[in-house]
Amino acid sequence: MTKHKPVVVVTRKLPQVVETRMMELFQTRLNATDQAMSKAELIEAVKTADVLVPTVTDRIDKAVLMQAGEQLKLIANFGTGVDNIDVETAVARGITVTNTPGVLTEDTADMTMALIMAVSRRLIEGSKVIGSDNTWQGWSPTWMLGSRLWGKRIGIIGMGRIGTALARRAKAFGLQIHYHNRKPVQAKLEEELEATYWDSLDQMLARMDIISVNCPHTPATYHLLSARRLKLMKKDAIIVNTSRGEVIDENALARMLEANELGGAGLDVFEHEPAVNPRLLKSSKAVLLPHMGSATLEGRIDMGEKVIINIKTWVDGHNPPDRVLPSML
Ligand code: 8YV
Repeated sequence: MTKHKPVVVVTRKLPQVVETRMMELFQTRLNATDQAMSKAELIEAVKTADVLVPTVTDRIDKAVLMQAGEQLKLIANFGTGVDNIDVETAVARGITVTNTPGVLTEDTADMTMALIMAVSRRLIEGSKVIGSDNTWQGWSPTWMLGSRLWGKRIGIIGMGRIGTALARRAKAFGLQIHYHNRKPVQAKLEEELEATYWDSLDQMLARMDIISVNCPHTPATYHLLSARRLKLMKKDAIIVNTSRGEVIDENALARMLEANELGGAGLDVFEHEPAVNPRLLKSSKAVLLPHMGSATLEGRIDMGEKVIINIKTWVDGHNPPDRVLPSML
């Protein structure tokens, strides 16, 4: 452990209060330009930092980790998902990895609900009609019809913190809660949500009006929603994703939207961010957001606070509270 203040390299610009506190506590190197770091810059960082604070835009893969100096002992990810980090290699090299769970749950669940509303009730199409060139011709009984949420079935894939927070919101909107998870949630929670557990994802997909992806991206969930599985969905069903693009076969989804084989999609995340499939860009059935699920000022400050607590606990010689182990993935 380091006796003097550890060198902490932060790869992106963080909220001011977080950066100020980090500067007080550690020998912190900030990124004032907020430009995502290149591979060469990341390698340079891991050669000199005691602690690296990356985000989803930094790929800390084997090639980067193999170049890390002996001094790198902690990767305190600013984010909950750690699919940007090769955790197994990091841990094998004696590097502790932490993340920021819990503090972005409500914001991400809000954004998921917002996407469900936006797709079902055609919010973006409607708001474009009254844009700067206002083309609205007046009200009509059969124009801009969306579909009702109340009474429909939502199937949540991944009933962790965010999935559960979404289920609570969805229930308040009159949706019937269904979910697929590695195992059923506790009976008390299932009862509160009046939720139905589906062991078979295939069977759940075929019966839902709305599908929401809320599981992490791991090797086991890559393209979980494959072309075959997407085809099981009802033709008028919608799908929303605020987790990771890689969980859905984006090409297959885009093709299905184009062919009118799905009701719509609300996507906050993409397989090859920041690139977005051109077919999705053209689809009037897709509502697309640039990875904004946790983008509230409060959320980002709370995430920073978690990062600081993880680093500080490690500096003080304890196990950081949000350690990520390969067995958890
Ligand atoms: C963050 C997220 O914005 O925490 C996560 O896993 O997906 C986002 O909400 C981003 O990952 C920060 O690195």
